[in-house]
Amino acid sequence: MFVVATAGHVDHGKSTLVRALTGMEPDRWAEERRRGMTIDLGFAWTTLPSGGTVAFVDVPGHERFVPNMLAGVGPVPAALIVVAADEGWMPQSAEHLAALDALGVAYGVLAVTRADLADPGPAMARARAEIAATSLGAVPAVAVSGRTGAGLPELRAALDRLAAGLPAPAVDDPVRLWVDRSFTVRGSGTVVTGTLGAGRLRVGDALELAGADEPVRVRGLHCLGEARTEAAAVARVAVNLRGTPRDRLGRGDALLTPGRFHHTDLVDVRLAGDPAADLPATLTLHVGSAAVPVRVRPLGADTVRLRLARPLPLLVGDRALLRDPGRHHVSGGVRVLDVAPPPLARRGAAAARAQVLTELDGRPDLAGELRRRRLIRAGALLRMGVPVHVEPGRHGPVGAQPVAGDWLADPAYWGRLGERLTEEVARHAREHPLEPGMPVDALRQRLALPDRVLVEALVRAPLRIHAGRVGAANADALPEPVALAVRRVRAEYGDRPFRAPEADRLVDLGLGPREIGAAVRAGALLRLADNVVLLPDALDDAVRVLAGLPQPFTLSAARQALDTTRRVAVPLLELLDRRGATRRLPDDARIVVT
Ligand SMILES: Nc1nc2c(ncn2[C@@H]2O[C@H](COP(=O)(O)OP(=O)(O)OP(=O)(O)O)[C@@H](O)[C@H]2O)c(=O)[nH]1
Ligand SMILES: [Mg+2]
Repeated sequence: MFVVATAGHVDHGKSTLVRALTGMEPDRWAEERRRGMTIDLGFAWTTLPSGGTVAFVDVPGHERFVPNMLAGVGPVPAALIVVAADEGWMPQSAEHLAALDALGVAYGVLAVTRADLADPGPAMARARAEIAATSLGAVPAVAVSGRTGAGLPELRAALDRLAAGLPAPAVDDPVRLWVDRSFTVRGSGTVVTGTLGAGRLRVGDALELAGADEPVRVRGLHCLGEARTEAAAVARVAVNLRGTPRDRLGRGDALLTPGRFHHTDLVDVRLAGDPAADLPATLTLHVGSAAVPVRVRPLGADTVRLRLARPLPLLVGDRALLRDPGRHHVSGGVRVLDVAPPPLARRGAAAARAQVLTELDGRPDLAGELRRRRLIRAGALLRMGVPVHVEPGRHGPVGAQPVAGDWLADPAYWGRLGERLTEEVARHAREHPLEPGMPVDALRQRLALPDRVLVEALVRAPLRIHAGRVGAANADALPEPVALAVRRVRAEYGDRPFRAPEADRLVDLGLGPREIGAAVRAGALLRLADNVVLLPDALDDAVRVLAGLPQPFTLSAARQALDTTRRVAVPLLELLDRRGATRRLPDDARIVVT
């Protein structure tokens, strides 16, 4: 199937032509038929001589309904431009063409209709010249009459050729279905329709809907009035959603492949063509079937930042258009350069940003994104529309292979980070010689990294991670003076393991709080309380001794059995309680837990 949107001035015969081609009525509303005027989008389809199917999105021509027109053409990459032979080129002919141009529509056919009323020659010549100057370029042109049927076979053949020349749809891309209608079907619930431009939909699929907490489920699918279990792009689809209230969604919403789109309310864009210097500060952004008010902040000569009134699932490279609703005027097309741009807080940031944007053209560029963002998750890039092909589980140093988890890094930046990590660890070791390395989280903060797996990935020999710290591989070797002091303690107290050195003896040995901390972390001493330390094997020995006592035993009995003082016995028993080796009974006696 291929999908074509009509375009052209009010009353030039768009709906009549669609009706003549398809035998279907594109004007769905009674009011439209009463007024003889299209108000909202209409849908009709037919089989072409080749056997292929063409679906039309028929748009209104009246200037009041341009927003509806834009919702129809937004997701459709081909146009049937209709100009009446007897009226010729008119304001909405021009506005519709400007819209197609702004959106970058490159495929089209010109039909000069009402050719039974006037010589189609002049209208055709003018229209061809106007169209040739746009993204559509030279298009085939056919004179037709919706009334007499003259020219219809030629138009059908031209549509067939147009279809044959369209690029193959990206059926494996994620789905972003811009909703153009939503309604309720009795017994089925909510149904939305749209033009599926890429990807495929299946009954049972889960889809993401902006603002909804839970994915929505595809309960049923229709293409051109027929039930399907699957629909692949390009297609007009009607999607029946399970359990989604009708008022939850409408035109301008998008149904998405879950997790594949970044919703953004801030984008940097390039203005297409010759941008007007005096772009109004507020405009409406039209993209897909959505129309969202935006605030415009000029950056460079042809780049601006747009603040959207509500977030949209936009991708790098998306085409959109800006329109001034007050002046009924298409201000121009834009191409999305960045869907997650940096804030412009510092002085001079806007000028610097403008300079960066001169390098961007809306084509996804992995190396460039990494250079600018330095560090980003592959998934985040993918959601911005920058394809990343990572091999799961394979971690490489830099570039397209993640450095850790799904983090990608700019090679130069990653190299600098590695150097800075080494420097920070060395500095920490100088400033804290008794600590066995720098805590991973302190390093993470110091290097301003968002995830500790990145710190871990940066650690290289001779550094290593041990017990949550990064240090030299021999970092738990105690500094020599401390090691000497510990050896002395061992020599003096080895045969009376529950006698702790008195405070002044510790001072004599050179064991201040920091040295004791280092020895405790290294497992060379056991700290019971401030200035109360034992050799580390004392705990197991104590349990053995206490287990030999009649149970339960008192503090005093324990103190005597261990041959020690209350200064040691009290915190030692409390430590054993905490470790579950002993249990304190209500009368303060204890038992050894076996
Ligand atoms: N004689 C003649 N009249 C036509 C032809 N095509 C359309 N008309 C008449 O022109 C009027 C407008 O036709 P529509 O098809 O409604 O025009 P439209 O472009 O769809 O108008 P909007 O949707 O409101 O923009 C109707 O009265 C049609 O009968 C044609 O080829 N020949
Ligand atoms: Mg119409």
